[in-house]
Amino acid sequence: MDIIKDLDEFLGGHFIYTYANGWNYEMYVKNEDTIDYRIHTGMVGGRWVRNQKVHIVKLVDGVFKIAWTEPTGTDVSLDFIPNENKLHGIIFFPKWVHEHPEITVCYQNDFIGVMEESRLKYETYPKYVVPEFGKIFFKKNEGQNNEKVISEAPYEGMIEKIVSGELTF
Ligand code: FER
Repeated sequence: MDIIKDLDEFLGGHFIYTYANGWNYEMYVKNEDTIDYRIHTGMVGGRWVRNQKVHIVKLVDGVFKIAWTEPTGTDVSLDFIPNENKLHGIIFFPKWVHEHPEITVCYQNDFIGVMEESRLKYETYPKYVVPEFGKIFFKKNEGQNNEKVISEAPYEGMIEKIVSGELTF
């Protein structure tokens, strides 16, 4: 991936990164208002989601914000600085996701009803806030609206296959 300045160069971006707390996340910026992602390790490792609607803006040259609210009630705000292989994320988890993370560990698209029932049934407050810097260790532009990038559940060894080029999209 070359140096990125504008939003059109950021869209289609595929990033894998490690937060300072050790959690591994994978983000595909599908188009100007949509992401697909996989969570490989951490509190909700194994969770994956396609076609999440988000807000994406360029803040200044080479710096981009992606923010959204999940069907679980979890809110996320990420600032990507891809040219420096860096991001900062804040995740605002409802109390229930922190207490029952396993409910959200699934291919969420098939369980939207379960997420909506759970967010009503369990407690929201106080929220569990996770603010972390992350290091991007894989980045590639896969083109926009590429349905192959995030098309299967995360598994042990998948990141290594993507990084080595054994798994391409
Ligand atoms: C990220 C941080 C949080 C991310 C996704 C989430 C793909 C989603 C969290 C959740 O819904 O549990 O960097 O990128």
